Amino acid sequence: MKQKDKKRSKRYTGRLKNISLPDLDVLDELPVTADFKIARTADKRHLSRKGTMDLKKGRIIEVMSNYQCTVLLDGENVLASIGGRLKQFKSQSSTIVAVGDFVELDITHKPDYRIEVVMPRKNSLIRYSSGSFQKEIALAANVDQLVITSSWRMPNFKPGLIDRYLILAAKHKIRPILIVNKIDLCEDYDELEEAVAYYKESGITVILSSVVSGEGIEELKSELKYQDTVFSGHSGAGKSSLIAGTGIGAFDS
Ligand SMILES: Nc1nc2c(ncn2[C@@H]2O[C@H](COP(=O)(O)OP(=O)(O)OP(=O)(O)O)[C@@H](O)[C@H]2O)c(=O)[nH]1
Ligand SMILES: [Mg+2]
Repeated sequence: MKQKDKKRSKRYTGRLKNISLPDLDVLDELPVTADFKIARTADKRHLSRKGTMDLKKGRIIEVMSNYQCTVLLDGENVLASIGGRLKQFKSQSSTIVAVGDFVELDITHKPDYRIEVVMPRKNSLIRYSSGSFQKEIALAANVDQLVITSSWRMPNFKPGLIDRYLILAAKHKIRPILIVNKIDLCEDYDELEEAVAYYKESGITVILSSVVSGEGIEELKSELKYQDTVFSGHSGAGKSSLIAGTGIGAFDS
């Protein structure tokens, strides 16, 4: 018999030997692990922030970094930091909170507010970071509609970019609204109408606007009422000017 096989046959005899069971009453005196843990946590609760939290609901208005954001709390904008425990859970996303997120703030150490809970999102607009480890970057959360802002001139009307935003809106089940701004720079209205006919036929709300002449601003205003809206589009198309023109708060991505 080989040395290896001898060892194996010694170890596995097939019978239990020299086993003695203690008196079962002894087990009653040992603390059950779970109960023991709960008691220990209760003991230390006064030392941890978690045990003394006073949570209040708010909404993210602006994200400055992964450490700080502005939160709308009881109709007032306050600065808040992001709780350390939340940072442990970020995995596929490189952002912890996004504009529009509903959160719970710990207000115990007011005005040192801390975001402790991020509520589940109805939807979110996401883009991916560049590089080999592509991570999600949440641009906005809990959005009702996406205003795709284009301009007729300066910069020129670009259907390709509009279509990309339309796909994004469809993917996230967000209502799209197409704006063609700067129509005061338009010389041929037939050309303009022809360019947007396809979108109108597809059932998309199209607004032709000009911040200069004021055309389309009232129509846009009525579309923005009671809706959480994100403005997207080419740089210089007039997003900021339109938001200022309507005087209604909106998220400008
Ligand atoms: N002629 C004309 N100019 C406009 C109109 N709306 C905006 N502008 C001008 O276009 C320029 C860009 O407008 P913004 O509102 O800053 O554009 P934006 O989309 O916010 O640009 P980014 O912040 O870079 O993305 C500004 O000089 C505005 O004054 C318009 O209806 N007609
Ligand atoms: Mg702008």
